[in-house]
Amino acid sequence: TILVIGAKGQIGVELTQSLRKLYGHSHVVAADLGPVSPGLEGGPYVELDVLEREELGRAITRYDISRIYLLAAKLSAVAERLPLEAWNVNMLGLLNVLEAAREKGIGRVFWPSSIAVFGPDAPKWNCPQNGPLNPATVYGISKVAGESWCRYYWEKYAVDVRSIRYPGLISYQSKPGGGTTDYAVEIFHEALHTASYSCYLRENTILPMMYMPDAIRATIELMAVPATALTVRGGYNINAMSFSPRELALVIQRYVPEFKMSYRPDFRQTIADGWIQKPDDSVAAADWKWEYAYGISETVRHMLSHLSAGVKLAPGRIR
Ligand code: VAH
Repeated sequence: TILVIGAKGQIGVELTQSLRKLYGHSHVVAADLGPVSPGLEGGPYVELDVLEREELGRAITRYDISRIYLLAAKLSAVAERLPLEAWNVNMLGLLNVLEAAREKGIGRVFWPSSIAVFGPDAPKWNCPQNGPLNPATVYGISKVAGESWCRYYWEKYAVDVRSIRYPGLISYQSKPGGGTTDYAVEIFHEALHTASYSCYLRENTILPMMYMPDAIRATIELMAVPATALTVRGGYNINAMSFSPRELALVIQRYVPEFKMSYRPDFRQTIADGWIQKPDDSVAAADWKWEYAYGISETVRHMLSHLSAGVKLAPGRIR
């Protein structure tokens, strides 16, 4: 049975649903703090605080868990506001899962890293898999440390833990969790409901982005290949698209001509300025045949068509 910890989050909801379609609803246990949420009612749910080691051990035994996806974390913007809490959740959560995997012989573990592992000294465009890891954010520091822990548990205890450096993720089925790229989700809701959006990043801030279906497929594909295929035990760079708020607004205006964008940069601009603009994912392509499917036009069309039930759009341009 599979355990998805942090199943209520932006990735967790869609990952849980995809895993349930693939392996059967009763074989995927969703876990998070508090009661189950609407998107997760299709299968078993358990309240779980990943910081409580005994609780985690009991859930693994009770459900006979053989694979764990750990998605619980504090994202970049929240982490800058609450550094010690973010470090605690992001690191002790991971260590509890790695220790449980070692003690109980869990078959495979997935843990999300981020392009946030790269800092201001990394090459902005086509940043290599082995680019310099000098993060300038609490979140990035926790992701670099997490990648090192994953490598350590693989080399020392043969815990088969695998990781992906996700770009900013765009999705419509769940709310983003306090990241710096959340504008790329909020903008769609605002475009459809108020036809205007005040963006907290400057118009020319280019960041790496990915549509959630691509991110979910990457996760499932990475977890499916034999361990011998993998040459990376930190996080794999994966790439899909890179764009600025201005470029995204222009594509949205093809469907919502009256959409107006304004800009009021806040503390998240500093976070974004320290990140790369495009990762090079040739190692993921070589090791497990990664390639993206959704570019910016397809992503915008898909997002607006799913979110626009009952809302007027430019005629004939979307359905
Ligand atoms: C964040 N959405 O902004 C996450 C992600 C690359 C961005 O790590 O923190």
